[in-house]
Amino acid sequence: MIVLKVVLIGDGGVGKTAIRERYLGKGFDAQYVLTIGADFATKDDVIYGTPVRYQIWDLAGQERFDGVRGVYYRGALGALLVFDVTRPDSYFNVPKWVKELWANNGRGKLPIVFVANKIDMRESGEETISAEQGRLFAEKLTKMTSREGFACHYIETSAKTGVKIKDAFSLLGESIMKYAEKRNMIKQKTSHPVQSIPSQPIVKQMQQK
Ligand SMILES: Nc1nc2c(ncn2[C@@H]2O[C@H](COP(=O)(O)OP(=O)(O)OP(=O)(O)O)[C@@H](O)[C@H]2O)c(=O)[nH]1
Ligand SMILES: [Mg+2]
Repeated sequence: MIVLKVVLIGDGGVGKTAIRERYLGKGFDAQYVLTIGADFATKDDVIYGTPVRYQIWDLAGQERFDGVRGVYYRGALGALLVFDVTRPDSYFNVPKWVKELWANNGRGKLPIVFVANKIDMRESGEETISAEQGRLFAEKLTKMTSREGFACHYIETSAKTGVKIKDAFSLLGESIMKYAEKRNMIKQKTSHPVQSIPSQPIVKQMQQK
């Protein structure tokens, strides 16, 4: 089993906790209970034929937690960077989150999946950040990481309806496996499903260094 530490980041109230709970099969709660510091959960999945365990750190997005958030990034291998399509400020703030992630995890540039959440709200006719704007930023991120061997994908989700929540984690897992392969952190090829499973959690060992 390979352990992948991932962080959920983005402004307060964009839906990070709702995405995590939906991914864990806990349904959707319409009430906003802000995260204090960080919440933690694990979930197992299979990426490129390899069993992985996501260690999910769901970080508090409110500015009042800016001072404590840094410690949670250490050892992370990737992030879901979430914004709320109904709140332009949460979209324009994303560079702050990229900077914070890359500055604090201990390895520099990491895979990111850029997540446009609350797309169910588009149906209400409310003005929202467009898919084109979302893709534009993901392309910028991909250019910034072109030497690292992974792309930064863009995906549109709704924690309310559940649409594309699992896909967001799968995309991140795939990018992380490519990243880890390029850095020789894992032995298997990501281009083919692999049969053999490493006996030790190699990525976890790397994390603990
Ligand atoms: N309509 C709709 N509401 C959502 C969606 N995702 C989250 N919400 C609501 O948005 C509010 C904030 O969601 P949270 O998941 O708590 O936000 P957060 O990003 O974890 O916020 P912090 O913990 O403060 O950083 C809650 O009232 C959720 O029910 C969604 O996809 N659609
Ligand atoms: Mg939260």
